[in-house]
Amino acid sequence: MNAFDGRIRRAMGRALLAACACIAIVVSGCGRGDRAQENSGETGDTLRPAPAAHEHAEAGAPGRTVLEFRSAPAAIPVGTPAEWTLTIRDRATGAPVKDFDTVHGKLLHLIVVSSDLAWFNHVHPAYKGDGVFTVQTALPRAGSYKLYADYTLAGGVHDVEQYELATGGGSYHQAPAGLAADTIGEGGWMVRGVASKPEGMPDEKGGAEYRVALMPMPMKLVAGKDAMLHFQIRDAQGKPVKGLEPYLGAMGHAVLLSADTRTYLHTHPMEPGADHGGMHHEGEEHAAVRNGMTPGHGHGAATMDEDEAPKTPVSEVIFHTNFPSPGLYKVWGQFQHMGRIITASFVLNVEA
Ligand SMILES: [Cu+2]
Repeated sequence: MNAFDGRIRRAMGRALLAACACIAIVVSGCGRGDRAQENSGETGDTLRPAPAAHEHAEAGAPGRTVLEFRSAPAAIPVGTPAEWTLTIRDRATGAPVKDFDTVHGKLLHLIVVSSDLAWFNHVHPAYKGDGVFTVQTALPRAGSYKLYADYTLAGGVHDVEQYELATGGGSYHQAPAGLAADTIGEGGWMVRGVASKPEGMPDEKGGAEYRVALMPMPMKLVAGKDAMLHFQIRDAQGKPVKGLEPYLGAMGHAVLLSADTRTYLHTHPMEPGADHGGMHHEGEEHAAVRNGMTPGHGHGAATMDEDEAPKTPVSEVIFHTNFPSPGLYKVWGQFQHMGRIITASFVLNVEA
């Protein structure tokens, strides 16, 4: 355990060194299940530097904008693409918001999950001007879904709006997530087998197989305490991949949702050697990225050194986050390798 404890300590130390660049984003919505096809409209967010401790929005604090959703056809078909139109409006005036900042290569990041959190997609609607974004996308089966539209208004005000919808003729209902926390296995890792997919096509078959490992640090996650989610991307044989690629300008993206779907956290890693000193990078928490020259587990101390050259192929990504309240959370880590997206999900228990 000494080596393990040491590596946690070193990793935590590094996170603290970088904490000046750390920004907490938590969005808690109070959308109620009986308001199908209607903007849940009660979301809030924070975008504040949090040098020592993260701050979080009060649940239900309204964002500056609202999301208006429609689809063509209006009744969203199951299993075939529909055109979704998302319009961002000023909450106070109703006027379309026209100017957005590009964050991680996009003006709008749209996360779509089934309300039981079993299905996940991350797409990037195209901006048509006048606050209107469109995307052709499909939902895999009849049921309830939740959307998280993640965008930053020109000038840096970040907002995440939640929206509930249903397919198959029903109305939105919150399906019980039925989550069970993953157990931590050998070396402190949780491991999940996944196949790579084209971006935005989570149901596509036939991608390359990977083993994605996640080590939460500390192992016992506690609400309100800083935590790190250390991902390692391995090939089908369990060896760390060489040359993880940047995806949307970061070495990985992690979305976390509370089991009740109301709390949304989105974190990005911080690039090694990047000088984020004092600068706020829109809507991101930070993490570290390390090279992949480690064995599958039982890492040598050398790979933990601060001065490890970042030029070596990356296979490990660390996200820094802070869970606002106890309970089960599902995390989806997304990475790019060989031009395709690797998405791996895990369920974490956060204690009071
Ligand atoms: Cu995105």
